[in-house]
Amino acid sequence: MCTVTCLASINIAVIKYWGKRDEVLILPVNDSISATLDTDHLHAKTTVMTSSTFKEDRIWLNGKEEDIKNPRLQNCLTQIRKRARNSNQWKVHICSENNFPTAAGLASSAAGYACLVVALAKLYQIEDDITSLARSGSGSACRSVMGGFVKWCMGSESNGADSIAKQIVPASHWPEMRILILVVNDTKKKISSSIGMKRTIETSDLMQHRIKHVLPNRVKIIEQAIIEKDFKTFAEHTIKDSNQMHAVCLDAYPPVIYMNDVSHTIINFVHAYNEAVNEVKVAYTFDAGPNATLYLLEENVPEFVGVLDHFFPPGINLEQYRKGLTF
Ligand code: 2P0
Repeated sequence: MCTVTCLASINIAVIKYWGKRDEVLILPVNDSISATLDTDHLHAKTTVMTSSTFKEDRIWLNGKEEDIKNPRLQNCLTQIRKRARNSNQWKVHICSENNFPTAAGLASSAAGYACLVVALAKLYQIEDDITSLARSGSGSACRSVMGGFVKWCMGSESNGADSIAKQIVPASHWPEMRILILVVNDTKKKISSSIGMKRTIETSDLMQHRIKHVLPNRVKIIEQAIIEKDFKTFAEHTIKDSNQMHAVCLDAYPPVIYMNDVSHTIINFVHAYNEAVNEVKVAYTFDAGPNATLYLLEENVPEFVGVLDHFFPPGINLEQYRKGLTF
């Protein structure tokens, strides 16, 4: 019998992955950039176990057995076994738990698949790049394999060999950075990311503009801003990229809508705050759901949270699920 347990955290994109050029291999239409939170906070914890007595592969997610035949899961397992350096042919049992709402636009699949792949790679002694294995489970999972700021390079090869994630800088490069998650709603989202991005790429005209004329430059600018710790540039492009992702979603037909009135109130609030302090101190970004993620520097957290508490008293407009997070 052999057992491995790993933790992996969610990542929050500042340049959004939105749209696939290959649905089967999960190859994106653009590079994306994110920060991976440290595992003290929101994480998936996965234990994988092999034994000669196991008769079949099985998986439990948050205590409930799920279908091991899920195609993405099968994809991961098959690829991992192909790359295994040891000859372990025993069946595997997988047990994974998230300490945060699953499928509520909080990148649960990213943490989950990253954790699964890291654990299985240890079990099967795979030592070369494993981000492509995580990608085959869920695109954004490849960015959660590493900490700090991470770039998923879209790559150009049709087999996806060069569509891998690389660390831009470790978390220690910008230790003052803080991430605040405001959970507006933690129920399961109505339109999955996969369906939302497919509809966007098939029907949105604006999407072509985003891919061809905006992102190539924005990726370079934000990468440089991260390296130089230039918060203002980082924040402005983070905000603009979130808004553009939701703009192309709205341009899809029928429109794909993830944000709600509370999300829009948070957007207005952050802009009003930045204007009042005459400086860009807070950036917001929204994934495929109504919840806001805020990026800000540690020195600005007490004042900002004080103002936030005043305008969004706990338990009234916003569910009380605020987390001050390092990454
Ligand atoms: C991101 N999202 O970059 C973007 C922003 C959501 C909004 O990556 O189909 O769950 O499994 O590859 O990875 C969510 O997409 O989609 C996502 P699949 P995934 O974080």
